Amino acid sequence: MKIVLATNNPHKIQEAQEILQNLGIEILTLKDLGIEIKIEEDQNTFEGNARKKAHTIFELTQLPTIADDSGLMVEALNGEPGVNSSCYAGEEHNYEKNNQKLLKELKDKPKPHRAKFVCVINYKSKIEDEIFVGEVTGEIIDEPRGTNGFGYDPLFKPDGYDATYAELPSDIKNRISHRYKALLKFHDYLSNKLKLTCPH
Ligand code: ITT
Repeated sequence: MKIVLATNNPHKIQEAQEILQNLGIEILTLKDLGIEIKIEEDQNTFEGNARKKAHTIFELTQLPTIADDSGLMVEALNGEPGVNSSCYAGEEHNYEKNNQKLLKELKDKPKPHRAKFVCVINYKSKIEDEIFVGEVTGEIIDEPRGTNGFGYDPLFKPDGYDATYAELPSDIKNRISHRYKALLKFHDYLSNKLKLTCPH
């Protein structure tokens, strides 16, 4: 089965490809379809932004589409950076500047710095419009560790591991991550539907 992934983030594409390949679902990227688009993420929830991205691309392609809106929520910062995770450092944001800003905001806050990664997937097809959520809890550490992954990975140590997401090999991150959990729910949903429509 082929599903469009409505994202411009190459790291998300790579992770989703790895996760969904193992689950028997093939991804079509916007690049594969010759689509160049920047969708404004102006909603104040992950769900709202995921829906906006998936619906926009579904309207364009009429193909079953998923979109991922995700981010980091830090307890001591009242859930920030949250939906603003990608542009936390402002106009000139990039992954490094976002990480620096996060460390600065947490500098005087009591430890441990509890946090969670959230991934919300919207699946939109002609007749379906479903939401799947994956979360992973952990801690923000004091300085970046590791070079794998992207975004806040070097600062996030998932519960149960001594390594950050960025220190874990990608095949391990992709078996425990917030994105994996949301995509697994999506996969299970599709599998159940296929069983219902094709009992043999
Ligand atoms: P698209 O909207 O095109 O999908 P994006 O990067 O703008 O790409 P989001 O708006 O969902 O995606 O923002 C997600 C941000 O949250 C991302 O830029 C990272 O800063 C952070 N993030 C999400 N998942 C992450 C992960 O697995 N590891 C590290 N950081 C992550």
